[in-house]
Amino acid sequence: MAGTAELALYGHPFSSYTWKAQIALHALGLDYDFRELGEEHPEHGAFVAERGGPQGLFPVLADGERVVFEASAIIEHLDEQKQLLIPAETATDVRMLDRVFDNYVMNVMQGGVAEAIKHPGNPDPAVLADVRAKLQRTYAWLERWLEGYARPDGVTMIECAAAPSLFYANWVDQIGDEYPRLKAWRAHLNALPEVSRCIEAARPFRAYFPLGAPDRD
Ligand SMILES: N[C@@H](CCC(=O)N[C@@H](CS)C(=O)NCC(=O)O)C(=O)O
Repeated sequence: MAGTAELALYGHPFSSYTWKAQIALHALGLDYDFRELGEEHPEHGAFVAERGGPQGLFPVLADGERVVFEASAIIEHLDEQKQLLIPAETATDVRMLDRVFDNYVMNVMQGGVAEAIKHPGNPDPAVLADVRAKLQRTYAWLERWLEGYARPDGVTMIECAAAPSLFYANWVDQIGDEYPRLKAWRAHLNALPEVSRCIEAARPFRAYFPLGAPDRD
C-alpha cells in the first residue's frame, strides 16, 4: 500500500457500502481524502463511472495509481500488511460472514430501497413483503450465530460489513425483541467511534431515504 496521504475514497456519506470502506479506514487510523459524489463534483462521479467496476458503483479507493472497487476488496487492500481486519487465524470465517452481510442483509435491504425509488410513494407491497421475509430469515440466522461469536474488542471486516447493513436494514424491517442479541449488537456497532462518525456524517441526508427514515438512531 502506498503512503496514507495518497489515499482517496470516492463515495457518499449516506451510502451503506461507502460506510463499510470508511469504517475500515477509521479502524486502521488511515488519513484519506473523501471525494464526495454530488452535483458540486462532477469529476468524482466521472471517476466512479469509469473506475467503479462493471456497474460504475461506489465506493472506489484510489491509493496512488492503484484503484480498487468493491468494498470488501478495498478492505483487503487496506489490511494487506496489518491483518487486523482480516486476522489470518479467522480469515475464512471473517470472509464468510462478510458475504452473509453483503448478500443477505445489505443487498436485500437495497432491494427494498430500489423498489421505493422505482415506484415513489407506491412501492409494490409484494416486493417489500419479500424483502422483509428475507431479512427476517437472516435476522433469525444471525441471532443464532451471535450466540457463538467471540466478539472482538475492536473491528474486523465482519463489523465493517455488519454495521451499515444492520443500520439500514433495521429501517426497512425493524429488528424485533425476538432477536435480543442482534438488537444489542447493532446498538454496540452504532456506538463504535469508527461507525458513529459515519452515522453523524449521514444525518443531514436522512430525508432522502426512499422508504422514509424512522425517527430513531
Ligand atoms: N458490490 C458493491 C456494491 C456497491 C453499491 O451498491 N454501491 C451503491 C451505493 S451504496 C451505488 O454505487 N449506487 C449507485 C448506483 O446504483 O448507481 C460493493 O461492495 O462495493
